[in-house]
Amino acid sequence: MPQLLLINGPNLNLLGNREPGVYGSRTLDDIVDEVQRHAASLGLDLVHFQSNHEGELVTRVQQASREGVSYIVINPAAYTHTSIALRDALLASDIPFIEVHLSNIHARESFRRHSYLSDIASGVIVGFGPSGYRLAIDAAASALGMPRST
Ligand code: CA2
Repeated sequence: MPQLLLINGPNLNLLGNREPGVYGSRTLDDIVDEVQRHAASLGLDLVHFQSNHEGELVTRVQQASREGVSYIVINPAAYTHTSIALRDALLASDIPFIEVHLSNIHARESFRRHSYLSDIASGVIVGFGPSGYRLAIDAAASALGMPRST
């Protein structure tokens, strides 16, 4: 079974507990549980990793290369706008990835409009809340040539 790695960056562990007006009321565990089941229905094994630390995210991407991960779906959270280290790790990994943001980063503060990752991503999904992860899994499944579920 092809393996997908879902990565969530800093503070996303707080989902459902703070700022529901911006990020919704579902917890990260609840969202991950749903997308894991969705991935399985498409014949994909989805492993999740969340960290509040830039170096841990870099190390996890490096590990994904060694594990033969087929696709990465990543919400880098605030590191989107700051992290050349994460960009370099994703470039070095050679694993295709999709960047996801729960909120529409283009409709918020100007500093959120720039991403260090978007130009090297296969695609970017913003503004659809937790459904964005599901859309990203669908896109990854299609890119990997997985048959559609009924
Ligand atoms: O919209 C997104 O998904 C973001 O990646 C979320 C990041 C933000 O820095 C990006 O600009 C856009 C922030 C994640 C913080 O998550 C929280 C969740 C609940 C309560 C507080 C923060």
